[in-house]
Amino acid sequence: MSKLFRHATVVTLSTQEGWSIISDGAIWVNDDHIQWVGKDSSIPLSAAYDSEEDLEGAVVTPGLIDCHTHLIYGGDRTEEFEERLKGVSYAEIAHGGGGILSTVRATRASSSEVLLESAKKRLLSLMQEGITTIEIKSGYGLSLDSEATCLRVARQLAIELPVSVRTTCLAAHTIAPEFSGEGGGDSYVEAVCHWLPLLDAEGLLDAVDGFCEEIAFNRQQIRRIFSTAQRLGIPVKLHAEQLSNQHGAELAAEFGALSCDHLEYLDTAGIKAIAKSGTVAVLLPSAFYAIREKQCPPVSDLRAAGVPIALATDHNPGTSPCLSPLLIMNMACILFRMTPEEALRGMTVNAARALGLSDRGKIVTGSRADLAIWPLDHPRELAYGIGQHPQCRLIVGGKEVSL
Ligand code: DI6
Ligand code: FE
Repeated sequence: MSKLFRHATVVTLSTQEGWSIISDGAIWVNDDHIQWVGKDSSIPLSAAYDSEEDLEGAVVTPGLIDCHTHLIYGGDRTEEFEERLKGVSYAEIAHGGGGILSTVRATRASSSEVLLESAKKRLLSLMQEGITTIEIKSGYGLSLDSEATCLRVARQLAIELPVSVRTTCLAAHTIAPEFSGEGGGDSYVEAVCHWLPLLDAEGLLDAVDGFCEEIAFNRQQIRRIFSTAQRLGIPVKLHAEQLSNQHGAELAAEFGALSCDHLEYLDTAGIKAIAKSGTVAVLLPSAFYAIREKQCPPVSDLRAAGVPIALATDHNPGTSPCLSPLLIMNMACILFRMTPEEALRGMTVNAARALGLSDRGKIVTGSRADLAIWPLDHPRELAYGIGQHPQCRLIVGGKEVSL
């Protein structure tokens, strides 16, 4: 397709700060990329396109990017939801064999067809709110076979739906049931280190992640996983300082991690470390909300240190059954005191960086033509509304998709 979109409010995010809006702007999409963007009054005379459309002032943003999800799983956790409302804590449920492990049981009992269909429905909901690129983690299989199944389902989603998928192995999510008992954590980590080259050989890994927490894995264990990933040339990310400060961020920085995620308990040393390594801070406001966390991530210190901040749904059945990127942007503003502009950057350009992608997240010449067209007057409305579901149109890789 070669098409010219005219008379749009183009939110380019092309500069370090500010919305960088081109009012009465035009975008020339050629095949899968943006050939030219600028004022409607200065469309190049040489521009050659098959069709044009007047957007009548509609807001055009880069397609949204959800850079942290656990989209593939079996079952649900509604019983646990009720337990937690009665006052049982997330950690207590985990210690009692529930939580992540209950989803592992349900995932292992599901066929890949069932996993695919349920994940597809969730992904469609996300796309209806502007998502054009998504990261999907494994981590509810916890055996070589079951982790591979989940990652293959993630790859299949990109074949069946017009969306880009990046896959992350989170086998180090919790200790697999087969390894429970004394020393089981170390033996499980050793097993995961054997699985990674096999998963990689099948082309299933864009990144490797781990959960560094008292109820999950310690720093030495994460170090072993990261060293294996590093030998394979796979970038790493980390669930760090979500429930307590384990100084996972410093470890992740040492490995040049793409991102550290959650970060409620991140301290000054951690901020300094990730600022130096260029690691993105991925904040997950709906997990914060759903577990009624009281401690906010250190947003103003991250900002002052120049750490890029991304946002994501963290969609998972336990702590974040959220399928609304726009609600995430609103929560980031209300709960974390981010600005609407920071919220949009968090789900576009900074989210791209958290995935190691430099070809998207902004509307500039040469970037991938992933665009969301919104029936709004100003992009700040994206973070303002609560459950308003503006009907967006999506252009993915230069093609309009119907949802
Ligand atoms: N942190 C989270 O919030 C999710 N995983 C993680 O490491 C929760 C996953 C779950 O409870 O199923
Ligand atoms: Fe997560």
